[in-house]
Amino acid sequence: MKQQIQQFFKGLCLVILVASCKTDSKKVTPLKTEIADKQPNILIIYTDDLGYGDVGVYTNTKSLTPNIDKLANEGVRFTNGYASSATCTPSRYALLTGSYPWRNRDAKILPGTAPLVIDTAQATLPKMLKSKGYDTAVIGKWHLGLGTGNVNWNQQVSPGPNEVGFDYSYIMAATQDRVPTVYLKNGLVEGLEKDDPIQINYDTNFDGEPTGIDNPELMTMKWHHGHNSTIINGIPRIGYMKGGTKARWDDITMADTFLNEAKNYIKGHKKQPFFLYYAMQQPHVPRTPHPRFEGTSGLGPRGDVIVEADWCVGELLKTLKEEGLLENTVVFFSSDNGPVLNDGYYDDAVEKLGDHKPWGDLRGGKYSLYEAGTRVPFIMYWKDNIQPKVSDALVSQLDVLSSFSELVDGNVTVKDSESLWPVFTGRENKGRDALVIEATSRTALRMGDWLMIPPYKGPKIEKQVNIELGNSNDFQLYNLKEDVSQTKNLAESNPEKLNELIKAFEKIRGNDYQKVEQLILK
Ligand code: NG6
Ligand code: CA
Repeated sequence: MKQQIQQFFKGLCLVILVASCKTDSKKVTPLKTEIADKQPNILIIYTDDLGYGDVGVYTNTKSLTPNIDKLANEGVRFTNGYASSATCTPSRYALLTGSYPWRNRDAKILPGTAPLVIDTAQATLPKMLKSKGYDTAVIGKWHLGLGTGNVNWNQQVSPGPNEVGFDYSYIMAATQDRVPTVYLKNGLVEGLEKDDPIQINYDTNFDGEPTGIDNPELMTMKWHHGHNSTIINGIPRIGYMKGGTKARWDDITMADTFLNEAKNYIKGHKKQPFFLYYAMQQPHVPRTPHPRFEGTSGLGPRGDVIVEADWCVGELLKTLKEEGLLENTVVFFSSDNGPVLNDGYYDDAVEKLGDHKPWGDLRGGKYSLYEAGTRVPFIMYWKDNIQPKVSDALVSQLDVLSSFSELVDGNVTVKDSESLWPVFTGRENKGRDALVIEATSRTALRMGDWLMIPPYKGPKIEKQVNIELGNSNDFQLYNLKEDVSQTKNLAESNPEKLNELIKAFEKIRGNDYQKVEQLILK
């Protein structure tokens, strides 16, 4: 009996020793799956133009998003989580490469014909995960350029996602409002017929092809600004397109198409760990809810596609559960930039808004250096591993690469990407000290509770979209803890703090930040 008791205590000591070693090396309590040494699947759900206040748990208006709310309520919901930028391409660039987009002059809103903006030699999230044995896929919106210039859409289009680390890609090249309006599967246009080749031009139309300017009678959705080139499915787009008639996507089934692709990918990759980057098109314009969702929000098409997107999230989570993968999949949910109502089409987004506040209590919106431009819904969910929490740590999508690398021992070091896995999982509260945010090439600094916006020339409000951009002849300084809505500019009353932030900003950014070529609504 004595011997048995001794044995028991010996065993117990060993368990405690092993556990404390693991804890010591990470300085935080290990998660269940980390102890088991498994490599969890990683699912990134990335929405397009979904605002901070569009997700129920981030606002106090009626929720449109029960499924996303569930992720947030059962995971870590960040209240200070940022996209790198207030527009799409730079944010996606930062998410996948961990590098500030303002270091790359080409990482701006791209036309559908733009070359790939990620260098194929650059570190990327999918490459890092691939090196650890993951199968990797992107399904949905790409908008990071394709090819090296003068893309021939009738051949294999390369380099693209498959050359920067994705084993599988099923994408739209740019945005739903830009040509080419076709899906590309591993670099090939799906459904393309040899005798109907695709031609794309962003400057001049092809003879006799209908456009939003010349043929308003063919439009089922009207353009408000921009968006007056080739009409496809009754919707005038940005850019001209000819041919590829059978290959053109159907807008109202786009959500189902991407969702089914994502579901099938998950079902087909149960043996090897996978990384799925599911880049949804909603609620970017043109907002084309499937008829199942029409009228469901009471807010017009913008609200309806948010309900649709939320349903897709629920379906995908259901698939993980049905396939027995839910406990072994980390889910990160976010958005590429803040909200906009009228982004170029008449679709009742303004008229039917009611008391819904896409920006929550934040100032500005898409394209803006004010908070609503870059502060976005930011949720980390991992069933049975992450404990529910609301975290106010400062985190950025830039940090996703290094933090997931920390999880899988991926050995990636990218200067701008901070390794915050314990923060992402709610076990630590101390996030970044500082973060440079970007909006149409202009940059500003968040440090601690403070935000400093340098003076920028240009309009205060972009009239077409009715959003305050953050431009001013003077420095702006806000205490976001006390004044999240940025109503009091403290630059004059607190020169010490202002100087501290200017110094810190120039140290990261350099001092040529005002020589920017802005790309607002071009
Ligand atoms: C702008 C478009 C806007 C949207 C945006 C890109 C006009 C007038 N406006 O240039 O509609 O497409 O680009 O949005 O063309 S993003 O979310 O992909 O960055
Ligand atoms: Ca976007």
